[in-house]
Amino acid sequence: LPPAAFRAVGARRVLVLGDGLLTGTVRAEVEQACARHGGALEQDATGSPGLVLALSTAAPLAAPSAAPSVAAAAREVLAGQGGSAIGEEGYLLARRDGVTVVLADDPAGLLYGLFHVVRLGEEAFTGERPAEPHRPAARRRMLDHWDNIDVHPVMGQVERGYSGGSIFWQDGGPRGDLARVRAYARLLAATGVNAITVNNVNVHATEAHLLTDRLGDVAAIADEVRPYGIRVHLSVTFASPMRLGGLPTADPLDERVREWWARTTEHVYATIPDFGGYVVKADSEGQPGPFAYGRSHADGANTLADALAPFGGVVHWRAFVYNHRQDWRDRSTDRARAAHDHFAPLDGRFRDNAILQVKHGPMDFQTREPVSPVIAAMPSTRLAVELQVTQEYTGQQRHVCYLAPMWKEMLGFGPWGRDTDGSGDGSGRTVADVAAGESGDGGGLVAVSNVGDDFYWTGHPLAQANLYAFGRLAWDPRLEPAAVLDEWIDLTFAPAAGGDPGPLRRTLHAMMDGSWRTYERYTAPLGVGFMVRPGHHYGPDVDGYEYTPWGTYHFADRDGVGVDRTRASGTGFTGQYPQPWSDVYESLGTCPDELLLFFHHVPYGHVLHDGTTVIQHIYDTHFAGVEEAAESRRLWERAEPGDPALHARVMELLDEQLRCAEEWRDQINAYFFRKSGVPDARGRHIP
Ligand code: GCW
Repeated sequence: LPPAAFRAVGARRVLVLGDGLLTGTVRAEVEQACARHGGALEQDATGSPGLVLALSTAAPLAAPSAAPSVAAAAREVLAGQGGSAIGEEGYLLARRDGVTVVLADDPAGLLYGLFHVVRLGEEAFTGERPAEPHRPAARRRMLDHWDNIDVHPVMGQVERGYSGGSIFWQDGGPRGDLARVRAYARLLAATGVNAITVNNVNVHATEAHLLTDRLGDVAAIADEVRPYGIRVHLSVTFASPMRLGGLPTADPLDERVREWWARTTEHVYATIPDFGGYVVKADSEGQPGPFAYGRSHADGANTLADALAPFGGVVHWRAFVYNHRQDWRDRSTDRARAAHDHFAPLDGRFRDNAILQVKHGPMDFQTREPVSPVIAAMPSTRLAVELQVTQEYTGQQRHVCYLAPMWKEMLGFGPWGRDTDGSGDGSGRTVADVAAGESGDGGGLVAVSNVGDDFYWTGHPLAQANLYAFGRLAWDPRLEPAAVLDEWIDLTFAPAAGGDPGPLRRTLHAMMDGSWRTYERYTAPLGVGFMVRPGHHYGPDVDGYEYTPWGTYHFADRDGVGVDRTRASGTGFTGQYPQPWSDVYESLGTCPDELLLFFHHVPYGHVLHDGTTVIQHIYDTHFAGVEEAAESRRLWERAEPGDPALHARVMELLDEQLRCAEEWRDQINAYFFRKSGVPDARGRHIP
């Protein structure tokens, strides 16, 4: 948040009422803003402030006679609530008689309310405003960092990180100066995020020790982020009792193992009383897990959950479990099925504080995937939906790819019933509803962070918008991507640019609103996914994964392309969906075009709903996608973001995006032309 974003608040007289650590943060924020912009933090409730930020329990509100003039508006707002609670982390925003009022039941709500006023800017101080309640959709809104302490020989320091090194770890230990961590916490609080995991879910040798002898490093991070309402979580290895505790087994039902987790966790809480909990990737891509002992993932998760329960902690147990050593010759194994096959039968067997963390799609953060059927299949389990802010498969922060439209589509997907027998009960729950739970007590949204020690935080300066949008959508999934982008643009550029922010805003919308679809057009077609270079996953390689053990295939031959996941003739994956989706995806007539090749193997001449053949669609979209990338580049050339260095950085990246998009277009088009022998109907050049 550039300091100028605080102008409207900082230019006013502001009264903050209440106690507590986060109320102190609110005071400090206001003081800092006022020092810069000429306002003042009121010392008591006797003045006439333009902004009041008050805890509903603060004394001047409770005893009207104490300060009738100052807190009158606040009291009225509260009274208007009819006595009902504002709720955890929530706030009421109102404006009457020239006073803007934020009321909250807890200090966290006050902080979120302050950031809301900052977002509104001058608009918060004009006219009258009836009291609007704001509450987070889900209690936990979390970012996972895939950061290692050591630099991993293949993955680097941050696995799938495109923004430099870790903001937490450096030279084999914690960073000496954690100022940036504090700034990160502030930035996250401004978006609504309230939890972070500080190390990779692939837990390597050094990082395993964060749970025990290196716990002090985690505590130091917790101290930095606490004033912004953020709790720290830790990725732990399932094999900890063996690796750290010297036990001969990690069997979750072994008494010694359970005892070890209980004792270790007790020590964690003695050191970090507000510790959030554990994150576990087990039996996945080489990480140890309960399968080695013939135990289920519920057994595994529950052992950790039991250790955490006395302290109010949670375990996020990831559902990303699949066979990554499969035989490509074996057509019956389907990676898309794996999470549902493993976890759906365990519904109802997880403890209350065990949260099953499910990737939003059945595969792996591809540009286009259907929603994971697991999300509909476990009504008696707390589910968190996991998405990827870091752009592993969406341009690796070298391409502009604003992901909020994808997330919004995914979160709004449904409604689907709560039962798993395929009939649906009409309860009308969307993905966002499942994540939120009945009353905010669901698993919430979790995302893999895209932040590193890069000057712009996110490598590509425009990738900041994805971080911002994640936090905002996790708070309120009903927000519109374009409106969220406006907020980000206003907070990031408008104050610094001064003058008329209109032209820059229009340019950024033109570049970003449709950028996910642009990226989709020039990469793997019609939902088939991958076609990326193995290992680092950047750039095209159509057959790169075709004959590998990873289970990520497209099955293109001279006649057609796509994965048959139908019940009739394929892997049966469509059967994991409740109705109507099970039939919608099964049938060629109703399967949406954008997912056609995810669900079906079709001939190149298959006609899409828009009347184009599959092969012509491939050519058309790849030519169009490159055109759109070129247009973005032209627009940015003329843009004036008020910062030449930033302009230059984005320009360089757009050059690379265009180069890479052309590479994608040419490889994909050439590949399918050679396979099919069908020429482009419009006679364009295909190499
Ligand atoms: O997308 C894949 C990545 C791995 C990652 C894994 C996961 C942390 O390629 O790098 O490992 O997903 O989500 O666990």
